[in-house]
Parts: sequence; C-alpha cells; structure tokens
Amino acid sequence: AVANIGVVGLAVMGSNLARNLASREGNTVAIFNRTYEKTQGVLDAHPEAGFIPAATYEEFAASLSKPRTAIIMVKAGAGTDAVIDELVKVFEPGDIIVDGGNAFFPDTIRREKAVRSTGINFVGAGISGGEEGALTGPSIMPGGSDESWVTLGPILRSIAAIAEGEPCVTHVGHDGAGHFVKMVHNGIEYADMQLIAEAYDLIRRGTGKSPAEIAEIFAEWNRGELESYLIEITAEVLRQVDASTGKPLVDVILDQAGAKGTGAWTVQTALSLGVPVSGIAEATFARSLSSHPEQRAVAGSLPGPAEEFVVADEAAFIEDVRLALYASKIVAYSQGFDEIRAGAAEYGWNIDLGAISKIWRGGCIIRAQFLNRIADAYAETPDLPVLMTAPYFAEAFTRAQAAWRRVVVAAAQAGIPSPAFSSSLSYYDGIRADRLPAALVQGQRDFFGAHTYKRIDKPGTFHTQWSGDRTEIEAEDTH
Ligand code: NBP
Repeated sequence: AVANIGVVGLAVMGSNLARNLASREGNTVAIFNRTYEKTQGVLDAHPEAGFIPAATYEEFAASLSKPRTAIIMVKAGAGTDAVIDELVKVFEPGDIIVDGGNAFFPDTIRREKAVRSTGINFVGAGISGGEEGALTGPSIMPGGSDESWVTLGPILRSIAAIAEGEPCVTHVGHDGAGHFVKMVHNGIEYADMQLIAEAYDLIRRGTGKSPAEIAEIFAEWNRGELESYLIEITAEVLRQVDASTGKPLVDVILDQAGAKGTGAWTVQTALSLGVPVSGIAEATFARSLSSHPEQRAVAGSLPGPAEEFVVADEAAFIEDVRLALYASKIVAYSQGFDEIRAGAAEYGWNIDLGAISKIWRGGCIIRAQFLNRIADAYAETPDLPVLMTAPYFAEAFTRAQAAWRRVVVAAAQAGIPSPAFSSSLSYYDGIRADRLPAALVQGQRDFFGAHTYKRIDKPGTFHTQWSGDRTEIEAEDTH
C-alpha cells in the first residue's frame, strides 16, 4: 500500500486529473479503469507520473494507504453507481470515495447516505475546468463530511487552480452541497455564454462589422470590468477562419446549441425552490429554441419589423451593449447565488457564499475578475439578501441602466432576439419595484379558487365572496 490517492476512470478527465495529482509533491497515484487497455495506455504514455496500476478493484484497494482515498471520474449516472458498488466491497470504514463526475445533487445525497451506512465516507465533488483544468488546475467544489475533508482537503488543495495565491477549492458543505454548487456554476455559465452571444449578435447586425472586427471589441472588453475566460475565448472563436471555405468559422457552424443537462437541472431545481433564475432559464431555453430546425423553418415566414436596423452612432451603440452585458451579467450571478442561498436553506448546508465566489476565480469556465467584487460584497454583508444590491453593483447599475434599456428597446424594435438581456432587465425592474401587479394575480386567484389574500393595511387572511354579495370575510390561509 504505497499510493495516497487513487483515480477510477481514465478517460480524458480521469487521466488528466491523475496526472495532475501525480505531478504534485507527496502524491503517489493508483489508477484503475474498467477496461484495462486504457490503464495500460495511460501508463505507457506517462511513465514520469509513477502511477501504480491496478487490474482489479481488489488490487486497487490493496495499493492504497489508509484511509484509502479514491476519486471516481466516470460517466455520470449508472457508471458512478456501478463503481461505488465495487469500491464499497473492497474499502473499509473510514476510507473515502470521491465522485468527481457531474452528478445531479439528489443522486449525491442518496449515494452519500447509502455509503455512510457502511462507515465509508462519500464525497460528491464538482470539478470544473474541462480537460485542460483537470490537468493544470481545476476549480473544485467538494461536499461530504468534515471527517473526510481532513484527509481530502490537502490533496485537493494541491491540485486546484490558484487564484491570487489561494487554491480554488473549499469544503462547500455536507453531502450534495458540492454538486449543487457545481450545478449552479454551470447554470451561470449558460447565462454568461448566452449574454455574450446576444451582445455579438446585436453588434454584428447593428453595425455590419465582421466577426474578426467584433473579436477585437471583445479583446478590448477583456481588458476592463468584463475581463473573464468566456470573453477571452469568444474573441478567439470569432477570429477563427474556416480552412475549407475561407469564411469566419462562426458562419459555418450550425446555429443549434447543444446541452448536457446541467443548465436544465439548475432551472428545474430553481423552480422547485421558487427562485427566479430567469437569466439562466432564458439561456437554457435559447439553446432549446435553436435546436428545433423544423419549427424554425416554418416560423421563418412570420413577419418582422418593416424597417432596417441601422445604428446611428456605432461607438455609442457598442458601449451601450457593453454596459447592457455587464448589467445583465450581474443579474445572472445574483440569481445564481440566490439559488445557492435557497438550496443551502432547504438542504441544511452551511455554505459560505463569499468562499464560493473566490473558488470560481480560477480554473473554472466562469472564472473572472468580477468574482472578487462578489467576494467583497459577502465579506461586507454575509447575509446579503440580493447580491446585486451590494454598493459596487448598485453603482454599476447607475452607470449601466440607461444603456441597458436602450439596447433592449433597440433589439425589440429591430426584431433581434435578446432573451437573456431583456429578461434580466425585467427581473431588475421587478425586484426593485415598489408595487407589483401580483396584487391583481392574488385577486384573480381569490376570484376563481378562493385562494385568499392578505391586505396591506391589517393582519389576517381574507376572501371576497365573489359569487355572492362580494363582501369580504376573514378566511383560513390557503395560499
Ligand atoms: P466519460 O464521461 O466519457 O466516461 C468514460 C469513463 O467512464 C471511462 O473510464 C469508462 O470506462 C467509464 N465507465 C463507464 Br462509461 N461505465 C462504467 C462502469 N459501469 N463501470 C466502470 N467504469 C465505467 O469520461 P470523461 O469525459 O472523462 O468525464 C468523466 C466525468 O467527468 C463525467 O462525469 C463528466 O460529466 C465529468 N466532467 C467532464 C468534463 C469534461 O470537460 N469532459 C468536465 C467536468 C466534469 P471504460 O474505459 O471501461 O469504458
């Protein structure tokens, strides 16, 4: 037993994570894959890593020092359950099984409970950064018990990305907390990507600039408050020329966006928790809308605006779009953190929201300078009910809101879809409204379903006898 850590599953993510682990001082890494050829392949390709290969789960367990610690990196779902079943047979109480795959957090809660009953620790850990991050330093969001964190913490800290001197990993909370936070990370990623895509579309259709010219605009934006990995790679993608046609690559890519389901999980969970993550939802739906070519072909005959979209002052319009993007982005993150706050309350996790924003500063897909501002906001007011009301963000809205409105108006008039920009603005106006027409909705609910209402001027629950003499009576609260 010489290895202090093991990896099960040696496809791209697992093999890169194993190499990352092996490259850090003090680690000896045991490796196992269901199909042994893959293990042999990794062994042959990376002799420098000093991997300890195992052909069976028994050999794998025997090669690990106690408490045995193994990270599973296999296809999420049935594959994960199959590996857990095998590891439980060969591990002992006190050992630690980590699932680093993209599990849906209710599965992680279920698995943690089942594995815990054997005395073995189970940790669901969200890992973001793709294959490159797995190799050089991902952002890691582990859940699980405090006991397992004692062993796991130093190992994960050694392989995580470093942002401003701090490793991008924190013990998020118990059982499914890590995978929950990873899920919301991906939801925010969907919103961020959609917002950037809308900004590109508006600039292209408003100014007629080429993708290469717009790439320069994004590169410029990346030097300011929008600085982030996603803005940086957007410039790279827009600059790319297709070798076979000589056209911008973005013009030959089919305009149907795929999804692996984490955005949908974020939205489904938000619906159950009653958290309005409208920006993330619109971004998820925008991908769905794009992926129905048969509907789009038929709907293409519907009328659009009569006038052509012409922007009078290009520079001013581009700056407006930049500000609209920034404001909408603040909304998307605010909504995402709202979902984490609500999830923590629902599932009894003690999640430090500021710490989450810090571990997203490096390694992961949504890494950005901007996350420092979120950390500052929670450092100042840990129980901030609406993130975007923090002074720094409030000031940003003061600068951006007029531009944001102009952009949403322009998009609507030009017939350019801007679901994420416009829904974010609607959320902003909704959450800051003094009075909402929800009062009328309550009146309607009381009318057809006797669902009752509360009054602004006195306590209690009331019902108007709509089908009778329309007098008001005190009623049982039925929501
Ligand atoms: P895949 O998701 O493609 O899974 C392939 C691995 O799963 C292989 O090692 C395969 O073994 C193993 N496996 C399967 Br499939 N069924 C198994 C079973 N019943 N028992 C044992 N092993 C089984 O690999 P990946 O793309 O490296 O991703 C690994 C995990 O990391 C996934 O959960 C993914 O969602 C997550 N993730 C991926 C990324 C990314 O950028 N790709 C980013 C973040 C997280 P075999 O060789 O014997 O078939």
